[in-house]
Amino acid sequence: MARPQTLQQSLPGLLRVVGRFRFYIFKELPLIAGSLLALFAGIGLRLLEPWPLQIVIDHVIGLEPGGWLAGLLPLDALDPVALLTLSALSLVVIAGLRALADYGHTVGFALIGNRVTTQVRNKLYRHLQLLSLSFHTQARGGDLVVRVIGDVNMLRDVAVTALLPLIANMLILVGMLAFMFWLQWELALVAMATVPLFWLLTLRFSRRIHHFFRIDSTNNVALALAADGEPHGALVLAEEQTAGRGRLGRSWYSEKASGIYLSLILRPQLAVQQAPLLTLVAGLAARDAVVEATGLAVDIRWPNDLLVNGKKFCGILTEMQAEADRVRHVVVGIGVNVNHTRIPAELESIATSLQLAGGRPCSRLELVAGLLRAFDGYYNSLLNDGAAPLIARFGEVSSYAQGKRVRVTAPREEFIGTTAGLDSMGCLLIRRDDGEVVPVLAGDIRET
Ligand code: BT5
Repeated sequence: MARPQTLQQSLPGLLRVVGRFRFYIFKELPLIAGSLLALFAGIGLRLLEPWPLQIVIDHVIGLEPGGWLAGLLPLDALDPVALLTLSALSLVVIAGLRALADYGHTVGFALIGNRVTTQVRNKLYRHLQLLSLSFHTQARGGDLVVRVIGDVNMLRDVAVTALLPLIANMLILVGMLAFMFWLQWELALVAMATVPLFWLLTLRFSRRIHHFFRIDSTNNVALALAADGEPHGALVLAEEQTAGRGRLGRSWYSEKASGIYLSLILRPQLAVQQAPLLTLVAGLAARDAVVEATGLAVDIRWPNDLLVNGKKFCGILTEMQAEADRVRHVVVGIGVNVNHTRIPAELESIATSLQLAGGRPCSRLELVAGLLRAFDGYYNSLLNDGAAPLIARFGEVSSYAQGKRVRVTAPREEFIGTTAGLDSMGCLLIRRDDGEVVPVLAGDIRET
């Protein structure tokens, strides 16, 4: 045989080695397939690890109506603690499955290795036994020792290749559990501190919260939910609206994670003509909550604008479904610019945010809780004591209630006059320049 000229020639090719062992390797095919499956499952699960949270965030917290998960998991109304627990549980499950898969392929490959090498070695021994007696006599003593050492080494290999990774995986699992508990502890503390408080303080409201990260309009969702029988007091919240609505088909700029975009579903025992009073309830509630949280001087411009330094930071859109003379359900949508650090150029001259006006960011959670608490108070006062206390309160806190020169843009006409209080349905009274006092049912008021 010619001497090998290169290193490549002197080494047996991988295929040749595998070819030599192929008989023994093929005997282990089911185990090889199982171990490979476990290996790929382990890799897949490692890649999947962040997904439970992603799914919970996108599809449960930010459940989109009509989405496939909406039908499968009616979890959108779960409270935050339950959502956190679900996320943590899914992570534990996935980590557990991954540890199992890792264990499976490690043990599988170790077994294959041991079985194949044992069989090859046995064959080698049988071959040695057939060798000449003189060789046998010389090698026997060492043969036994080599066997024992070989078996001990094999046991050590099993321990190193299978047992140690198992222990390592268990340690990782315990560490992850501890880490999650640490995370959960902090988050749970926040949730535990705020959620019951939130519920206690807001009583009837916010028992059912539908939270979305991104939605067209919370009013759209609330109207659809209300039509499907969602109970009184349900709340729809969004981090961002892609088609936030104002009145008369106008749009509401809803920057992501900076503002409050919420809609309340109400089923009040009110006559249809009294429904606009709910806009007043929302305006007063939002005003009180903002004043309490920021100390800013907030004005209310009838019917639905909250202003600071003459610029609007909050708008209210009340929409109603009524039958004959009775209100079936009302959706009160409230949008508040809270932590916007800039306002789009087209709105800059008329709009602001609480951060821009007050110079510091505000907690939106605190504001929402305060707003719902105040809403509950005014709403109960409306149902129990009628509109008078609300109208009196509006007179106290709005510079637009009395004696302000305004331009009125009503659906059918535009005129200038002086405000003269609210009537019992919450309509703004305007004294025209000819002395006649007329109620404005709907429209825009601007200071002249
Ligand atoms: C409103 O209408 O002020 C009612 C706004 C209600 C928004 C809430 S957010 C949650 C819920 N879901 C919804 O889809 N809507 C409600 P209106 O009085 O028509 O005022 C609209 C006008 O305000 C626009 O034409 C702009 O000039 C201006 N505007 C738009 N976005 C604004 C913003 N973010 N801040 C201040 N002014 C804004």
